[in-house]
Amino acid sequence: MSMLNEPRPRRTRLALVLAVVLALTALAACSSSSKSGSSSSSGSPVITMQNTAFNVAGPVKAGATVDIKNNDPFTHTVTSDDGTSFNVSVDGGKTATITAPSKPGTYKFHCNIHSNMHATLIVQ
Ligand SMILES: [Cu+2]
Repeated sequence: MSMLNEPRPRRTRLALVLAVVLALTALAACSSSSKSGSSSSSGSPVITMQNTAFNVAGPVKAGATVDIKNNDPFTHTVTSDDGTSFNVSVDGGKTATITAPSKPGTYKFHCNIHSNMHATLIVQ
């Protein structure tokens, strides 16, 4: 009886080790994939929303992809004042992109949800 029971704890320990190895592998895969994901974008976002305000990092090139990051825990929009150049909704904590207008100029924009949020995107 006792000899039959002996392999059990060993198998349990092996299963535990396997589970830990699998978890570590999953973590490693996770962190490496998020690294490659961020390297595909141009780096830090051009437009950041935080504390219900916009921060615009600098001018962008005409037609460029503009990275947007919402650091607030609620949704904002990046909506051009002219109503046609760009408009995107960004959930709290999420990122999004817009395509900069193909025509250089100064583009004012706002958030549709918070009427006090205004900023300007300069397109060169
Ligand atoms: Cu907003």
